[in-house]
Amino acid sequence: MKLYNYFRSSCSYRVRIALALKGLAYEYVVVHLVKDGGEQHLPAFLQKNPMAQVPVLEVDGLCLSQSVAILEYLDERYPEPPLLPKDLVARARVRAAVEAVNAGIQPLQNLSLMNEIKKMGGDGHAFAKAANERGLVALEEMATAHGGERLVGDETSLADVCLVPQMYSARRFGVDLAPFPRLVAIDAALTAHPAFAAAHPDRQPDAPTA
Ligand SMILES: N[C@@H](CCC(=O)N[C@@H](CS)C(=O)NCC(=O)O)C(=O)O
Repeated sequence: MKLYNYFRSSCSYRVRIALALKGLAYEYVVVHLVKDGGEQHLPAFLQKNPMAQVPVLEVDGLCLSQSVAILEYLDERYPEPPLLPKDLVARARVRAAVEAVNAGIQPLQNLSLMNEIKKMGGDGHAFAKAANERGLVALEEMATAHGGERLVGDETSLADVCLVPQMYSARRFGVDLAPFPRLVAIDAALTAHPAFAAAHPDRQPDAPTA
């Protein structure tokens, strides 16, 4: 298995967490998103993902893109431990939280979008910070309504796999996390978990050492 990824990419971080939770070994292939205009735009990588984005996972002779599709593939292919609840309603809630992050927050902080905003004279960083703040308000409400030890209920799920990298991004964008006590508590508990810790950006081979 090969994971094309970048240490700081939150979508890559999601997949690293799932691989670690399932105890799957993989080769770490760096796609530097900034160097020389970004290696995601190189023709060899575009063949793997025409969207010019990480992560890409090569597994079972397949080349999979889109982190949520990868997470669901891994969960079905390697069912232990399960990352989607058996209960229909809980599963829908997990998927709602996943999409809140995947469709409602992360795309609004993407490097390419921030660069476009900058070209138009705007402040991409401020835009991304505001998107994180809005999204975390919704996630905190979800945690209050249906959370427990984890974002949905008490079992670790794909909702948590998406939450932790988003909290990392929110910190990078300078979001004040004080209004989100439930999310902070869930994130702190998960960050101490060995699989989540192993997937942390600072622990990756392409993370700056100084
Ligand atoms: N929906 C995609 C989004 C992937 C994505 O946005 N990846 C970012 C890093 S987290 C990226 O490669 N950005 C490169 C760029 O914006 O040029 C997924 O979940 O995999």
